[in-house]
Amino acid sequence: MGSPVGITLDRFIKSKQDDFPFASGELSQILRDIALASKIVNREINRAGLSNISGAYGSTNVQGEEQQNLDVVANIRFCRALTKGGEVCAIVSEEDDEVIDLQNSSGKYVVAMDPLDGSSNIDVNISIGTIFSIYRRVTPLGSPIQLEDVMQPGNKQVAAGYVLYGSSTMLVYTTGRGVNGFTYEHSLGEFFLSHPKMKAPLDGKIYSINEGLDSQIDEGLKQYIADCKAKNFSARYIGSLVADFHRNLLKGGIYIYPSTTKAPKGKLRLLYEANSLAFIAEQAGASASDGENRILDIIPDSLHQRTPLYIGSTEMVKTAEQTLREAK
Ligand code: AHM
Ligand code: MG
Repeated sequence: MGSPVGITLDRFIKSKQDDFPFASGELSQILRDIALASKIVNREINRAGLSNISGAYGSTNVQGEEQQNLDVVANIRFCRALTKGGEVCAIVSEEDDEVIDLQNSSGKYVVAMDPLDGSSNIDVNISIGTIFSIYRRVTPLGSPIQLEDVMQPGNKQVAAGYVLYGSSTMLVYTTGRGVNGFTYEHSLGEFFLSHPKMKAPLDGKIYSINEGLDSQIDEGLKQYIADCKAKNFSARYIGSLVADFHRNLLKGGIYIYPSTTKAPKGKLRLLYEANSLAFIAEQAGASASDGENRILDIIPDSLHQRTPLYIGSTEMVKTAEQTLREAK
């Protein structure tokens, strides 16, 4: 069946359930739960400047109530939706040091997420995002959650997606059969299919990197950036991974968060930033690498591990890898 533009997210998810004849609908329910939480978070973000929810976590407002940062609010909203849904047994969140064990012995799925990414942009009204990955647990149902359930390589993801709270709010996801994007219609409170079967341009002319890191990056990357400049590519860097990634996915480009002298493994987290976007990238015909290896093949060794990230148009990622190799 085709995917008519304008179909609601709910209907779309339902129609796609037939792609998985033996599926029980639990994965679909998780996607719906995430969509619901994202609507609530979207509402909180839109009123952030008006209400007491921006500002430092732990401070109190004039009524003496405790204020919470939006990233904390988002974490609570997503965790609550995933807990109530009943399909998830464990959550890994950027906001929580430890695995959140939901003590749900019938939950088949694990969710890794960054509930609100782009922290430096939250309080200044610039695009931010939610990123998520969904895995099937590997230990038997009914037994306690183990680390192997939550630390699976990205190539084991069953679904991944992001929500971009930008000039419009979008939810983009994949279940391994292509990528589809939905735009939120505020007045109706629904996501509608607006970007069916998203495909990234194979090559591009945008490079996105924090050039303030220049003195800390290696020679190969300096060379690659110089090459981008020599080709008159455009530099575009919002400093909000989801927004930078989304733009480059649509227009063609590369996003880089490199290894630096201060942070040899880069800044971004493997489990709920790099893997999720890498799965989407590959499903849209783009690529994701740590500079040498495919992101999705990295075997995680810790929950919040970081990785350098080169993600975007396949030709650009290839060229970047090659330039790094040649400079070694
Ligand atoms: P966060 O998880 O603390 O929000 O950090 C991740 C963000 C990304 O969204 C963004 O691309 C990057 O950090 C920007 O980092 P920098 O300010 O070092 O360029
Ligand atoms: Mg983050």
